[in-house]
Amino acid sequence: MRGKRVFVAGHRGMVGSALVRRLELEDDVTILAAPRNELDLRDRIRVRGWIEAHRPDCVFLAAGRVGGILANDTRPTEFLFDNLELELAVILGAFEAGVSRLVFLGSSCIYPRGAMQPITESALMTGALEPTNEWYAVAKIAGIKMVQALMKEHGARYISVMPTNLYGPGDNFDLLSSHVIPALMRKAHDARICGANHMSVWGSGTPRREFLHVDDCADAIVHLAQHHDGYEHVNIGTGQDISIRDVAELVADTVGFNGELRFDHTKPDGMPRKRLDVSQLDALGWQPRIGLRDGLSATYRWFLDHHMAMAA
Ligand code: GFB
Repeated sequence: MRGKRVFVAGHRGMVGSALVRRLELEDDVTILAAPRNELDLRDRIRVRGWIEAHRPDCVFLAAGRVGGILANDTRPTEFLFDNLELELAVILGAFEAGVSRLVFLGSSCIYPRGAMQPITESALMTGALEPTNEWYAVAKIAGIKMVQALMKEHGARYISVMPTNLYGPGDNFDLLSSHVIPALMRKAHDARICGANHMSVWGSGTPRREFLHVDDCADAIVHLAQHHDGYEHVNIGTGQDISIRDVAELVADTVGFNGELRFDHTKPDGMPRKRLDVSQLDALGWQPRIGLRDGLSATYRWFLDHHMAMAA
């Protein structure tokens, strides 16, 4: 990374801002970012022009239309079209502008709903997708294929990485569009403040998810950018999962809410299990550092700081 110019596409999002924090620790790296009002990352012509003008050596594609299970299930058009447009603009724009290195960020939802656990990279396209997020998954699979096409035909040193479910500072705490951890944290916080005796948890509580702190994820992405070249994508995760009921209890405990968890069976469960096989990442010399309990505490501190700032 030393002496390199690095463009973080999506630098204001949870993953992009974590990447910026992580890259700032590197010696002599120039971080490039395009303010949203200056550049619509879905605009192919302008994105290519921006990249040509700023001449990055490396692009991290962390931008995207993201959201939790309900947002994915109810806004398929945005999740499919926005992500496809953005991938096309940034990946092809980078290639046409002569960028030598690119890291594309996907998601563990690319894998089939019934994939064997833990899910190896080779499970891609071996079965039907989970219906609540198939639109987003198809867009992310297309991103992997764009990267592979450029590598196969033109020898581009572009790679794809597939993070598991992420959480941490900078997350979205809006109850309708967020992922499970920020949603539960906000609900537990509001319930405690209002003195409520219960809070709602969507679905049955039995699905299992693997959670990785976003700072660990950013560290893994930079590690792979430095130490990995390959046609196949690489999973990023902890290799450990937990039920939604257990994570809800952990979040409630973190927040100090002692009331009842009420399961709302009108909401979808989504994929029954989603635990990644991380042996490739492990073999490449990377392990996570932030345990779930510590990560939740740090995230709650961040939420309190920003919640208070917004309320003030
Ligand atoms: O985090 P989440 O929205 O995403 O939901 P997915 C995970 C599980 O938590 C589901 C349950 O079984 C939800 O029903 N859950 C319980 C809740 N309470 C809540 C709540 O208050 N809010 C939310 N959001 N969930 C997403 C995909 O799937 O994972 C995306 O839709 C993406 O495409 C992302 O891949 C990583 O893990 O089900």
